[in-house]
Amino acid sequence: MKQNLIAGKWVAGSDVTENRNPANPDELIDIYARATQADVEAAIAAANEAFDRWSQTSPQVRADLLDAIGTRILARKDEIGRLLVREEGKTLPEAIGETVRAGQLFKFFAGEALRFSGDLVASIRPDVDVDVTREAVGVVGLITPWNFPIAIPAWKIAPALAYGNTVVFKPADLTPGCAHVLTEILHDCGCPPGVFNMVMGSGSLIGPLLASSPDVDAISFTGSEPVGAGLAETCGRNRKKLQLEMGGKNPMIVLDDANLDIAVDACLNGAFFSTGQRCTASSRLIVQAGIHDRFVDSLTKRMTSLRIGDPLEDSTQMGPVASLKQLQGNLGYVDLARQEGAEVIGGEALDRTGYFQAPALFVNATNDMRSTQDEIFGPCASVLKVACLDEAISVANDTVFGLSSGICTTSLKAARTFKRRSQAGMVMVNLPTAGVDYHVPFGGRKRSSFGPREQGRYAVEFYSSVKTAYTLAV
Ligand code: UN1
Repeated sequence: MKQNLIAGKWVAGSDVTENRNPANPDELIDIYARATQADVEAAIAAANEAFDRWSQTSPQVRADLLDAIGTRILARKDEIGRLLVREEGKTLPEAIGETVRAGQLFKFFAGEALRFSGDLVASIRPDVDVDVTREAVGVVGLITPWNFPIAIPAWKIAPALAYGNTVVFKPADLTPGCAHVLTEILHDCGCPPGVFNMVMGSGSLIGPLLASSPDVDAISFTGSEPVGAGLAETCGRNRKKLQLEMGGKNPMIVLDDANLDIAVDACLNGAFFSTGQRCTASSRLIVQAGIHDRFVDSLTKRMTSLRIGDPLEDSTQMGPVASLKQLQGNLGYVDLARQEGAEVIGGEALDRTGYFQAPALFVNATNDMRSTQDEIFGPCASVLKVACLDEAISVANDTVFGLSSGICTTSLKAARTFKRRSQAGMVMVNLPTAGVDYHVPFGGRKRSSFGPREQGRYAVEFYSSVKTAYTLAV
């Protein structure tokens, strides 16, 4: 059994989670300890105890630790990638790519630990200096989803530690495997006891404990909108710093002047790669009338010839849905889209072992359909026909979400207009809405996100607190 890490010790919980392969649910990957309330409280106490010392270490110590962690992740990318495939179901190249991204994130924040800096400002009073510095926030609770089981933990843990915070990490219940390997790597690289703690198990138990504890100073969460909304209420009541990354229903506009091959590639990747299980997935394809039919024909051909199967096999282009519950939810949306009057292409469950589903297009969809507005989090995309760029932009922005958006066009003017008018945190031109770089800010607007951005040097906003000090030289 794989155990939780609390105060530098491996600890068994009261119960276990079985981690199974979504491509073959008979295959048990391993069993993982489920933390109790007492375990979570012990982890929080350990993180508090470790904080003073860790926040005052030389940045070189933190940089060296993060760099060593990054090196080990990269050295084990194939093995971790295979585990990621077996627990989450994305294809092997996607999983290895994600693992590499995790390694790069640790290396990026190793450098950021050394660049943690402030400003020296002249006061308006004579002989007074004002220095503005940043300090660690304290104990941070990190709650991560199942769809990127190593990259998302990495992009929260690395900046948290780089700037001197201590961590209680709660990985997704569905995918504890990569989180556990990552925890072993941190431990083996010499992360001091209590600086990093990991508690696996029930989100509905551990999330509220972290959010309501007076000894946790900040929470960073990536996951669903309803869970994020609940955390916001608890953290608000407790005046706790909060960062949320939640859903998306990301629009991708295809204009008449687009390069058809580039547009189809971007939409195929954005909508269906990683089985559509990305909050950045391109799930509303907004297509101008003149190119609409050619685009739908070409995307349908590419989509229906995607090789779906065992994600460990080289030839596979799309793996299973991550869980039975997620598959049932997706199939419910395929039925709903049909009832709402869309023409459904594909989307059926495949008659084979594992949670496999054919990718789906909901053609002739309209923006008022629930299947067009709700985040499905599966391989399903709505196609909406529009007359012009203005209409495309207003349809694109007509959503409660605002994470990522895209446009395929050869017109610089149209791209520029869209970049300025899109109500999203990330805008892509001739690229899929998903698949982002690791060293630049990540995040959205409206109901997609709350609080400061993640990743890149912008991550410092969330993981540090500003101090303004006044000194009169006497
Ligand atoms: C990506 O598109 O490369 O949960 C990353 C998600 C996002 C990460 C997407 N937080 O899908």
